[in-house]
Amino acid sequence: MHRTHYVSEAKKMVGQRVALAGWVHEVRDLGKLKFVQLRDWTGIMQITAKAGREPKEVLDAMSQPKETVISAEGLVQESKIAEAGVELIPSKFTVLNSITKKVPFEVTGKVPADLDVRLDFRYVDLRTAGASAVFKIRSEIAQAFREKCRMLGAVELHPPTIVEAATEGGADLFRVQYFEKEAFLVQSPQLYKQLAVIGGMDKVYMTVPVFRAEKHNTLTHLNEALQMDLEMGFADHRDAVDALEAVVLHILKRVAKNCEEELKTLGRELHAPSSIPRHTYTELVEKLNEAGVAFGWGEDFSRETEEKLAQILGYSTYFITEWPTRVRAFYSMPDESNPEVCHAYDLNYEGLEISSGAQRVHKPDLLVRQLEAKNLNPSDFEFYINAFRVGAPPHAGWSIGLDRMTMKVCGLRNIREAVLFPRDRTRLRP
Ligand code: AMO
Repeated sequence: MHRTHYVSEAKKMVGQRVALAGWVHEVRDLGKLKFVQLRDWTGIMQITAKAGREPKEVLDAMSQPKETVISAEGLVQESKIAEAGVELIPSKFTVLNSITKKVPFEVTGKVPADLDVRLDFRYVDLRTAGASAVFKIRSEIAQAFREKCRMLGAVELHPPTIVEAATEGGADLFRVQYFEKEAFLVQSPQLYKQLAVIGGMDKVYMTVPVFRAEKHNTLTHLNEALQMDLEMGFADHRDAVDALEAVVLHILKRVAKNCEEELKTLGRELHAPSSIPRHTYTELVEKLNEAGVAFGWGEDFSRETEEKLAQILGYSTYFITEWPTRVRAFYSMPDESNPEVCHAYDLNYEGLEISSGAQRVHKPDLLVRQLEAKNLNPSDFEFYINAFRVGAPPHAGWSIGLDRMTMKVCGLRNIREAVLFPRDRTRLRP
């Protein structure tokens, strides 16, 4: 190993010897005094060497360009000038790898880089405090999702990503040549999580990539996204919304507790409410109309109407339940007494839809009618419909978009910042 400790640990070890490894963050050469800021992913440690005190070869080795990969051994001591209040007095300074190409932008963040350049050189961008904070928070969100699903008694499954049929409607599919047949990259694990519940796996969850060939270029859409899904047997829409609320609140609490430093780096204050208000779609349309906004029943909310709603309600995190059947996916269960409305729901978090779901249609005849109503061909879904003929319990579920949730939790403007190597219409490399 090149190190005995991370920088964050070494900072608490005044009077002890440590070996650190990382990158040259900053260098200052005052002739007889040399400073190198060594950065690892936990922080920055100043290495201070004085001519006459430290060996000459150590001082010589310390003259390196920024981003050189180094290790240093020495004594941690208190310092009045170092920002962290401690510094490392080096007895050994080793270059592990030199710089042989110009680093495309400043990792210190002193000169802001364009997002496109940052994404082209993501491996450099990840060394910035901001990007590294985003991915630590993203990891916490994904872990907290799994943790809460397990607490709810759910089992993690791994559905396929190459499929024969659309799940979210016929458009926006990526085609792949699958031997002699045409196949598609999956738009969501929808059908498969339902089949698992029909199979008697009463509560299941999964974290899966989904692929959508949407051509538009927005700040909140990608062509490859990561979904965190739950599906519950013998459950209705209310049960599923309760579970969604519990999972999202758990995630927010976990991030607030475990990512204090990262949130600070991003200048974010995270509010984890104790509950999330619920409004029916119809109620929100009425509120908009009362406020003089022309909005017809059956339309989907636009960014402008969502902003207006946030103004009217006084908050921008809420559930929208009981949607018009015609704007929701075919598997959403219509209300028995008013089939114009279905038991589907969305969660808007800080003004953005981060999750959606529904109680599912579990009656095969109704399923066929719903497919036809959406101009989908029931014969393409035969394997799915047949499953409903051999004992399908009522069930419900939802999906949280990990990328969107990370974006909002981190207070980012563009979803691409929340994704390691985002895939959009033009970005396929690296
Ligand atoms: P939906 O299509 O609404 O529902 O997707 C669920 C959540 O996934 C995220 N998401 C996306 N994020 C980034 N870019 C995209 N192109 C994108 N598409 C979706 C969003 C969204 O809220 N099968 C249903 C869910 C269910 O009913 O269980 C579904 O996929 O955060």
